[in-house]
Amino acid sequence: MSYQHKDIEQKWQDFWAKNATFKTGEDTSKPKFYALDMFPFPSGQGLHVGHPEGYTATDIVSRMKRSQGFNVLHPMGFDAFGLPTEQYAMKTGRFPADITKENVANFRKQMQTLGLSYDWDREVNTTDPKYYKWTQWIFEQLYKKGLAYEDKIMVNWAPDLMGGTVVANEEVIDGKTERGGFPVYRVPMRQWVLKITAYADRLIDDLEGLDWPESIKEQQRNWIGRSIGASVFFDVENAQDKIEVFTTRPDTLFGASYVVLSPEHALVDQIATDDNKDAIEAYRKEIASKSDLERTDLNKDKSGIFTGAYAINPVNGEKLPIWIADYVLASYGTGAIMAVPAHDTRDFEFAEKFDLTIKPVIEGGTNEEAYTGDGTHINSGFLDGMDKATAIATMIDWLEEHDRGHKQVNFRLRDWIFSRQRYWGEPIPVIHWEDGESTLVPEDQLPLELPYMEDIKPSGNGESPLANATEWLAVEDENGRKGLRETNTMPQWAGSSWYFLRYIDPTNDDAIAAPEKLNYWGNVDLYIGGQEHAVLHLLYARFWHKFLYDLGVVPTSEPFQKLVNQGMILGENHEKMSKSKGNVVNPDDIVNEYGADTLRMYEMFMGPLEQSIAWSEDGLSGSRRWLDRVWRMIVDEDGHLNANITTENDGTLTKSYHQTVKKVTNDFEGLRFNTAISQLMVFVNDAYKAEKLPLEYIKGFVQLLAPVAPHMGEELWQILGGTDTIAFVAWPTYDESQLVENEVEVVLQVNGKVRSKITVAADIAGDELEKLALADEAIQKQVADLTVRKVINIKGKLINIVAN
Ligand code: ANZ
Repeated sequence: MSYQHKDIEQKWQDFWAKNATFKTGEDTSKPKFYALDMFPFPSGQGLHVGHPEGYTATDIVSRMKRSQGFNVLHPMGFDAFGLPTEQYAMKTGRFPADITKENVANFRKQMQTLGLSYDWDREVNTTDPKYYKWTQWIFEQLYKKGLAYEDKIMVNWAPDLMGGTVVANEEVIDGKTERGGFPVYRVPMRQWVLKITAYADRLIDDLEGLDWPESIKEQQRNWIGRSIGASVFFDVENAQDKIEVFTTRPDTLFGASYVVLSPEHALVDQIATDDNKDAIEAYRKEIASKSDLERTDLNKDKSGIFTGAYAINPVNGEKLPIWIADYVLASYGTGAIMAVPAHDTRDFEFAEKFDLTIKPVIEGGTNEEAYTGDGTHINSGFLDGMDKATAIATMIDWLEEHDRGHKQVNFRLRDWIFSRQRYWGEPIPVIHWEDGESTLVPEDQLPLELPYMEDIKPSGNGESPLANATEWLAVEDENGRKGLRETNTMPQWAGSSWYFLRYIDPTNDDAIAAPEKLNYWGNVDLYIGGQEHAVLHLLYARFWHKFLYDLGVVPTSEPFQKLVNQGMILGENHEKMSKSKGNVVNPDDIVNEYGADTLRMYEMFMGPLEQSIAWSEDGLSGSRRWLDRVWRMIVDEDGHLNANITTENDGTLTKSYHQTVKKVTNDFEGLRFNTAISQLMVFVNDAYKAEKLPLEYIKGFVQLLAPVAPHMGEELWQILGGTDTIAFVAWPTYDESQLVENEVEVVLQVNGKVRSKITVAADIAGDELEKLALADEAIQKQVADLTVRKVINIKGKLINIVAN
């Protein structure tokens, strides 16, 4: 009987569901292992072939760990709030919750056909009020600790994105929205903001102990952008005001030749002389629409205006002209800089253009460009002769002593803009009262549910659709005080910032999860997902986790101990799969035609997990042919065990088997699935050459195969005599002594020339080997007329006979 994937896969999926095979409890007698996938957004398109890649990887590890005696938490859920569903709802006039329900059902069904060993009883859905009750609860704790606040701030307003919405800094790429590429404008708006900056230092420092790809850590460090320098205070001539600048190079203070304020700086109007005011106003208008990125672009032509006022260099009393220029951002540091054109590239270009003084204070530069390297300080009074590090420290001491400045750490990270003018998100549980007070919705009234609305279109003036939910909106307290609910909702990232905790205790109504369960499961041992989450999700989740740790809710200060990014599966033409290119492969079709086991095996075999690789139909059918070959190795025409599988063991396969167990085990552990599968192939080739197949080796082989091809694994296990699932059968072990080479080939030389080779036992004694070498026929011929002077024995490799 040939390999019938459809029957087999259906049979075992039913078995696992009926027997709740993968239901997980808190078995404290076993060590725990928490394997997590990045849960998907349930779009209308269903699963993409990229999804099963990461899911299969964690599934293989989960299955191996179960057999190794671990209690494995391997859950799945849905990150279901968000724009695409809202967009689709608006287009079709349907309700987002209904659409979500359908999409989730479809995703779940697709995942079940892939044979992923999830504990479905732990499924979470971020749009379920029982779930978002806790998202709102976390928001309330942040609010109580002063880490959630309202502010009128400059936001990224994307008017063309679905009738207008605000997006986070993290969601803006090159001045456009990450989703859809719509233009983004900076406008002031009332927003909810989370104080992620309070955690900036810890978010950088704690990366150290994590087993994450260095590139992701580096992206987070850059995003947070810690920069250590100094604040320096400049007096303004004929004025009371002081200008505070932030600089990473206080050592260059003697080389400052002008000061620049950002055009939006509060002091500009006060200090600018009357004859410059019109020009300044015009300049401000001109740059209003530019993004920060454009303004600070190194390649951009510099622009600016002189204010007419002068600052005094605190270290030498020099008079420095004060300019405004768009390359100085209002939102970074203090919005003001001291310009040192000899040692800063932007300042250099600006000084060249406006003919300002360029004064070198470090040796080593030319007149052609700014010298930004290290070197001996010159023209710098008490810093002369020092290198950069010493000069920085010395200048900071001087500034602090003379009350002219101090050491200062700055971060590029801004607080997290946390409100969206959308319907399909978690309501922010705040009430604004008529007397101006704002209060939280009391915890015992959570969840604050989204009201059902016929029409969820935004008004276009920046207000959320919830502003039209009149009945829901109006509240009155016991004293008759009237209030309105907050109408903004949370951003898509809220629900995914803590979902991994909810899997631990998904139905708990009294807490995020019971403390003893949180203690038992600890942090995630293995987290696999796409690279696109390098900063957004992974930074937000770390922030919330640290906050919950500080509250004493979770026992670990970091959520994800080990992180791996799977590569992308590209189209056959090596381009990204997309509808418009018509190169999207639907996993359902593959499962149908080839089987889930083939899909899993193919995606694991196509290359290293982290690499992006093009889809190949040939590779896919190759994987299927190999599974057919495995089947035929074990099962005969009648569906019984092949006759050459016996309880005898003649030793032929011993080495190959032990090597296979070792390599596959280590490779699964190290997530090197492609090389693990190669080794399984080597074993099958060896097995086809052997006359008899020892039952114990075939059983072990099936166990090694089962994590990759679990349906076939179960079926073969049954044919081999197993009476229950293979899922918990103890993982095969190997014997290191069976792996050593027991024979070696030794090269025989006479006077350094190779004359022969002999094969001997690896542990042969030295004098024994020399005897054999001298007895060799070819050697005998060579030394017949000579006298042997010396025998050099390089153990296990070479014998050189010196004779003359
Ligand atoms: C003087 C100086 C001399 C600087 C020199 C650099 C080199 P990071 O590392 O990014 O923190 N800067 C400060 N605030 C700014 C703002 N709001 N907009 C644009 N530029 C700003 O860079 C800090 C440096 O960027 C600061 O150090 C300042 O220029 C500039 F040889 O001060 B420096």
